[in-house]
Amino acid sequence: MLEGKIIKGIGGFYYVKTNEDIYSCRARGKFRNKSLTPMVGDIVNIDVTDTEKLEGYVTEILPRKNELFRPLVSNIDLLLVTFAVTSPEPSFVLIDKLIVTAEARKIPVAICINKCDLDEEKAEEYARTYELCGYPVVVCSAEIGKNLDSLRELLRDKTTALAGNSGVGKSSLLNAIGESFNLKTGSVSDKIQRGKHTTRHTELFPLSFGGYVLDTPGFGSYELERLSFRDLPSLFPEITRHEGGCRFAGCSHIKEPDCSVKDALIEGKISESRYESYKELYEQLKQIKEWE
Ligand SMILES: Nc1nc2c(ncn2[C@@H]2O[C@H](COP(=O)(O)OP(=O)(O)OP(=O)(O)O)[C@@H](O)[C@H]2O)c(=O)[nH]1
Ligand SMILES: [Mg+2]
Ligand SMILES: [Zn+2]
Repeated sequence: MLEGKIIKGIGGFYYVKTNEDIYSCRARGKFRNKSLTPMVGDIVNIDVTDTEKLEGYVTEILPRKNELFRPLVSNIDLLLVTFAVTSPEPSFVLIDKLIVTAEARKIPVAICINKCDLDEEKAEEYARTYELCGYPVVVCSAEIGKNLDSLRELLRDKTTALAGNSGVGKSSLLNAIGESFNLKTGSVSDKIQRGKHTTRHTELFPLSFGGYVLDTPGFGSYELERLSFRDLPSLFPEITRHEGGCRFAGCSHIKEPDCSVKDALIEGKISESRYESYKELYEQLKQIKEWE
């Protein structure tokens, strides 16, 4: 029996990386009965059936630290929320939804702002927005090779999922950090015209300096998982930090008077764009609640 990590799953085969090799494995039937299916990121035990062809069976899935559903992956140490300064234009509600999802699952978040070669000023402005939340931010460019060392530092020794819209440059960034992944990339106009992602499946790539990165197909739309609107303030770290002085317990920080979150907003300690996302997500979640 060997222990390894599932780095890819295609057509009923799981590719399990052990210390030395990568085994292609099928899952034992009992997983299906227990409605437990192996996923990328899982630490598993395997029974090797062929030591030359490197084949075997997944016999056990070790307890998962966490799970993400879009992309489908487990045991993530960092969600690197990636967007481009422009081309495509960032959608901050979408970005903040992703961050909220990670916060709800207690997955650490960092922000990667790519294509800074296209607009330095905007890149710095967006960086400040997320620095105010307390998230680590890397402003970089796959195209001109800017700040790739900071990106490498962020990824070192962790299993990191890159998440973000199609075309923001996730695959380009992974190629640019010099790991010769040779991931396919595609032009933004192609993606829009054909409505197709260049990256088609989810795969974890081992990094030479330690850790794994997950390249995933970008996603254009994203549904917020079913959270209670009451939990939303706790999923915005900068709101949590500033809500101590609100007059009302359970303040929504939207319509109530004497709200220390709104004071912080006026003082520029919370960014307008994040607050706008907060309000929009709050309304969305409140509606879901009312249907139930
Ligand atoms: N100007 C500029 N263009 C970039 C940069 N990074 C990537 N691109 C371009 O943006 C386009 C999309 O890059 P991809 O790496 O395929 O994007 P992706 O996020 O992997 O997209 P999906 O796989 O569809 O989710 C390509 O044409 C890249 O050449 C950058 O830093 N600056
Ligand atoms: Mg890609
Ligand atoms: Zn308040």
